Amino acid sequence: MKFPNNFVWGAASAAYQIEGASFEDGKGLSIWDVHTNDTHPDPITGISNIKNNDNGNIACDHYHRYREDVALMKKIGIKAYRFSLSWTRIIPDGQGAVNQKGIDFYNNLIDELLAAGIEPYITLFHWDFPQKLQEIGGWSHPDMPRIFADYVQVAVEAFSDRVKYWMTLNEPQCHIIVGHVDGKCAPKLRVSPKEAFYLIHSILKAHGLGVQRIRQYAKQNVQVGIAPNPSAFYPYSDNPDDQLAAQEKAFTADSRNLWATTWWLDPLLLGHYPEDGIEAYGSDFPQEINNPEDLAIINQSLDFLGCNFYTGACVRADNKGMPVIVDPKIGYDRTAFKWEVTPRILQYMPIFLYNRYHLPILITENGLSLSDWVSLDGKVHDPNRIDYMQRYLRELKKAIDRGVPVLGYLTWSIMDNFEWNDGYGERFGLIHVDYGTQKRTIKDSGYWYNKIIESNGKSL
Ligand code: PNW
Repeated sequence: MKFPNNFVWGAASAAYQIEGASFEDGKGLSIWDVHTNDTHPDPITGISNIKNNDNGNIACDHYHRYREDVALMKKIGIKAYRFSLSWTRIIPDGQGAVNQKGIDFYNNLIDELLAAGIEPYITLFHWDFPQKLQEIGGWSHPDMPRIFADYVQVAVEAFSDRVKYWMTLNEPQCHIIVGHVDGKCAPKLRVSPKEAFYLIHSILKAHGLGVQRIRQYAKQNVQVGIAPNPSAFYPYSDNPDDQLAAQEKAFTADSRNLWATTWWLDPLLLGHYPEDGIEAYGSDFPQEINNPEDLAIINQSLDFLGCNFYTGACVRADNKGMPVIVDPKIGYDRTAFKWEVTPRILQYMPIFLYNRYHLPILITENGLSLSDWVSLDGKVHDPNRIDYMQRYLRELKKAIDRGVPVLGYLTWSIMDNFEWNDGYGERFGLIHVDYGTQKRTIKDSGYWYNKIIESNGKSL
């Protein structure tokens, strides 16, 4: 099994999950700093924000240990590293004055990566929204897309001489729906469906204006994309009826479901909101967001579509060819997080997305949490991570064989890290982190990935 010669093998992370140094060197507060450090139980659920009252204040202390971390990345042999910028490390209040120490940190990280032969891939926003901007209304503030674009410009002016690959947003779906509708993650709002549409529209506009700024201020011929998490589906069998049914399901918004991929990717890549979704929401859909001027801003041409894929639902065609979700297995294979192991999404979702949006696909996240620990022999044995990656990568190869331009695969995550509301309980890394001592140990999967990368996937 061989992958294309220029296939990008890499790994990913996000600022709040690994950096720590939350209150150092002039960094401003983000909504995640506030959310994690608020240990009062939620008045509605009675549950505290983060499992075990963990927080990201120190996390993997990557801010101070990035040199060691890049050396480990080099040892694993990754060719690309996707990380996010902390907006408030660069602009503490979210807008206005720039914090040179924040710029310095990312300059040092980028230089270290390039010296190690690792291509940096920047995500501009991975959920750690500035607290000061939240206090003036967050994404509901009419100027927020422009304020985001101003921040993007600062980052692009500082780093694009060396950084070629840029992504605007990570999983805006999770940030808006879990954070603003379900009230579970920062900023813990519970807005109405109508209000949710204004927020979606605002963050999509921020993406659009951000893309414009990247192209306008970039110092080289950059590649621009986004890293959403499309709801994933795969067909029960390879029979064409099942494949078509799964594809149809992947792009249907005919029930009141904000996770439907077309609410996000149709405006971004086709320039319109989904008709079936508008109908399903009726008067809860604010017609004024459906205007051509805004949609033209949202609908920027992109160079690639990044996608985060973990798990998906199985779809079968019923006897009329209509999609129905089925449970193909009793006692599903599950990760430590209890997410179902569904490798076929990595074959089918790239196919479905390419059929609809015609953009090259970059897998910006894929991986699993396991209950890894350092064994008595000093090693971390994680055979299930190896098996998971092998299964998913074999499926991804089938998408490539079926003609989909897949640019690369970035596994989540380079190292164990702060898993949002689940704190340090979930370990997703190729590198084990002992949070008490900050000792790093490359897991068996990291050494295995090294062999896969060296053989360009041949040993899969
Ligand atoms: C992503 N799900 O979020 C995020 O981009 C990462 O920051 C995060 O650490 C990683 O996946 C692992 O959770 C997701 O419920 C959150 O399927 C939830 C889901 C998937 C991805």
